Amino acid sequence: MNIFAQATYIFFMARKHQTLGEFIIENQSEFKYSSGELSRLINSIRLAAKVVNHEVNKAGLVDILGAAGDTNIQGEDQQKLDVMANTTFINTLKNREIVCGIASEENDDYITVEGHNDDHQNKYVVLIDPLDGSSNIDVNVSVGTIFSIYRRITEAGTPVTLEDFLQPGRNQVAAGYIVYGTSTMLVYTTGHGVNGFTLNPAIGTFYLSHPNMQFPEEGQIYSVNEGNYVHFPQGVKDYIKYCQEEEGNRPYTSRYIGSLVSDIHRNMIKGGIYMYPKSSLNAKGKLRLLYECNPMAFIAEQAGGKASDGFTPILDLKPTELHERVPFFCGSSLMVNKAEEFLANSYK
Ligand code: AHM
Ligand code: MG
Repeated sequence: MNIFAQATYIFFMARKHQTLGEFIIENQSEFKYSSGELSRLINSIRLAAKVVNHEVNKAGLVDILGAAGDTNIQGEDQQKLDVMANTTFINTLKNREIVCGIASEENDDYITVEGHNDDHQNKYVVLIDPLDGSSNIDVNVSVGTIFSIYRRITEAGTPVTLEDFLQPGRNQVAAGYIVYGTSTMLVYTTGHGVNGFTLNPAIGTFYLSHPNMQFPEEGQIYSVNEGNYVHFPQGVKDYIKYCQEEEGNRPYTSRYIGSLVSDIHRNMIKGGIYMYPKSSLNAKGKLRLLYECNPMAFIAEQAGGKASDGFTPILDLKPTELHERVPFFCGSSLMVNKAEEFLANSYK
């Protein structure tokens, strides 16, 4: 495309399609505390996502540009991508006068953000999994960022406490994920449905590409690490066998990327269930309630889907520690209902 054609194309795109920036401003009033802070917070996540996207896209050039631990041409140390993503999101969030605390899957403890005047007036806490599925990077498979936002429950003017982070998922005011895939997408909810935005890398702009995303009520995909089958509880084994039986719309298709964001994203579009059950190896499963399950559960419910630990809705669980793990069943509502039915029956 010559420069003129490119400029015309960009102008056309900009007029025809809504950008994430426009969408955030236009929908700001839907939010009950609408003072613009949450919008600014989501804007800062959008910015960090673009930086991380840029780095993730270069991951395949590691032999050419230098591996983690090397020193680059400017004399800076090359960071591992998950460390880089963590630092990028934390720094971007810290530099806004909105966030009073950040907890990350990458850090043992939460970070207190004092605010510019050290007065602890900021109202929001953010919980983040900066680069989920990062073991997939070496083999060029999609990875993601997951975020979750709450209003603090302790009084402004005092430092944030653990209590502000250990709120039930039901209290989330916003949650979302970024999938760094064949396209980079940012998908989020503020409790008024779920919308997906695709990055046009040529101009660094997210466009609304998937308005009002909905989990189909019923699907035909089941996503689980079947290598762990022998270690699963009987109810999960029974449900997997049910998925494989030939009857009605079954057998279902098995699809497991091993990258939570991508697996959930695909199932939300096509219809399916994602499962990470407990097992005889992991008594509480693998996934983290605060950084992975709660935000995904909020998105799932907002998209008409369902998420539970097999018995209780994820959003109703009361967290007890920052890095708590929980079994996770998430997806099309009728499929999650069926999995729960098998689990309940196995304990009768
Ligand atoms: P991580 O937070 O260490 O990246 O682990 C989370 C990931 C999820 O993205 C994925 O669904 C799951 O772990 C895969 O685990 P497994 O390899 O045990 O199937
Ligand atoms: Mg993770």
